[in-house]
Amino acid sequence: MENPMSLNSFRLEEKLTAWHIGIALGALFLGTWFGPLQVLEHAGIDLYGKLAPGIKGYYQGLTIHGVLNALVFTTFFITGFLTFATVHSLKMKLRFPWINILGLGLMAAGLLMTAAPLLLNNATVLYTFYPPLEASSLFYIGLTLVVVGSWVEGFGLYFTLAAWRRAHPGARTPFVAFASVLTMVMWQIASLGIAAEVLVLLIPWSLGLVKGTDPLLARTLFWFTGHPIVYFWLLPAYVSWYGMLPKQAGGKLFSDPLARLAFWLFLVLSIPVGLHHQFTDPGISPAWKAFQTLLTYGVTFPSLLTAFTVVASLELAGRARGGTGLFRWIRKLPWEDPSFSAQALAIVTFAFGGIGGIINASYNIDLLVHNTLWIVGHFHLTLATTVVLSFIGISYWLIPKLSGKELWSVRTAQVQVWLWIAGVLPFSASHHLLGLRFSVPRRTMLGEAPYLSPEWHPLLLVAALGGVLLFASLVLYFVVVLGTVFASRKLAQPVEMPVADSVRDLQETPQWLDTWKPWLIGTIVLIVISYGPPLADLIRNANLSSAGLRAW
Ligand code: HEM
Ligand SMILES: [Cu+2]
Repeated sequence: MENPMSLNSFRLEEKLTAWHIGIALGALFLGTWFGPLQVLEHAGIDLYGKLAPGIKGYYQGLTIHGVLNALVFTTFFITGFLTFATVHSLKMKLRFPWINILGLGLMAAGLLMTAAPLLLNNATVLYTFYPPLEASSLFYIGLTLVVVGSWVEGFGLYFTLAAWRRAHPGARTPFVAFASVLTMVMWQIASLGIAAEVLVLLIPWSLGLVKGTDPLLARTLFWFTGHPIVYFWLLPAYVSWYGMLPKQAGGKLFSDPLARLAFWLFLVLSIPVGLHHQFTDPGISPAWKAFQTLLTYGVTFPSLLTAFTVVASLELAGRARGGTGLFRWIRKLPWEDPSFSAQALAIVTFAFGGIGGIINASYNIDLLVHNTLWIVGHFHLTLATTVVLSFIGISYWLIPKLSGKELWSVRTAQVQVWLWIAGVLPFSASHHLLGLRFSVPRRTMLGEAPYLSPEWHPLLLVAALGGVLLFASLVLYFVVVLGTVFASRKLAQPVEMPVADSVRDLQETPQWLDTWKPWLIGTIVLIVISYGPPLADLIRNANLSSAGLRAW
């Protein structure tokens, strides 16, 4: 049996979480600098000359932007947050803390190995590192260590959950711990693709052990992970929206069974859909692309479940606070709390991001927007706003909790949240339009492009304005974070992780929604069906003949 322990006995776990969050925010800060440089370059103001010789150009900057923001910030923040959430939800310390310390060590070592070639312009291959673009082998080895470290941390959480289940036979796992561990399981299965790509193809190739590589096979393995990685980013935000935000708003989780069902469906459906990123790749049968497109539409079902359940939970909160009417309860929600408003606005933003996602996933319509600035508009709504703003909202209670300090300025934090929205709206709308109406390509130093058209200019200016506002919001965020950690009063009242009760008793949640085996089997079976034949075909016809290329 575990001891009923006081909540402040999670010293070690909190220290571990603080290290994760610290590294994550450092990466976000360094990576985001390039955002405004990119939009300004597109609008005709090229500041890259000022960065030389440190940063050699646009594509090195864009690689750093993608790697630090999309890979490093996310992975470190998520592993730290899920560790914190799991132990606090179970009210149980890590079963084997050394496993999680080892995992963090591996991730940090990997980050350093990745950073060196990135900064030396020896890994300017963008964050998708598609061959035949070739980076220094250190880059691939470092990224592998980051992924392996996150797996190791996942195992630390499984041992902890298993110990809890042994000590509580027949009891339902608390939702936050359940959903956190499920996110890790999904990630471990999903990242097998990138692991295979890097270990079997890219590392031997970049070390010179094999002469060439097979770009199509590599891309397919990459996207095996590349689609579900977006769910690795999103699900931790969902953990908070379902399991914490209703409490912050003064309400309850509308339905624990629906929330769990949504998470199980995300586990089953996130992975066997990656071919929807390869509609234009030759050499893969259109039948498999179409099949995975159908499964992609399947993911809209748990997404709509989420929209319904989360909004219903918030409505319960609004009404509990005296709100009435069809929509007037919305005004009663605690908008003055920046942790709430950041996440609530992230949810609203996701409605637009989700609609765009369905468009991107549609086999024929995607051809119109593929590789254009539309896509950039899309993922700054989804990743850079829904996910990042949710994590910012979480950090507005988590950083006070970890540092023992009051949030430095609630007012500044409020302004920060709304400024982010004020920036992302023009940024994203203009990028969507530039892609849709003019097919302006992404991943392009547009200021230098001979085909740059004067027609694009007004929208590029709007994009630049939005980008600068976004960056100003991020600077305010760091002012609040640093102010909280270094210049704020000690907390007058302790902060606890918000945990929403569910409307009904937890034990009423059916057992099948807290049972792993059938869902894991379903996940594997669907992956084998949807990826087995096309991958087998690519492997049978593998052609390791592409030599490495260094473009920049
Ligand atoms: C100040 C805020 C930001 C601005 C102005 C900005 C701007 C941009 C622009 C213009 C591009 C497209 C460049 C091109 O295709 O040539 C881009 C790419 C990208 N951004 Fe941002 N960004 C910002 C923040 C973020 C954040 C917070 C994240 C994620 C956490 C993010 C993730 C990405 C990713 C993954 C790419 C794709 C890189 C690639 O194509 O290789 N950005 N960003
Ligand atoms: Cu996808």
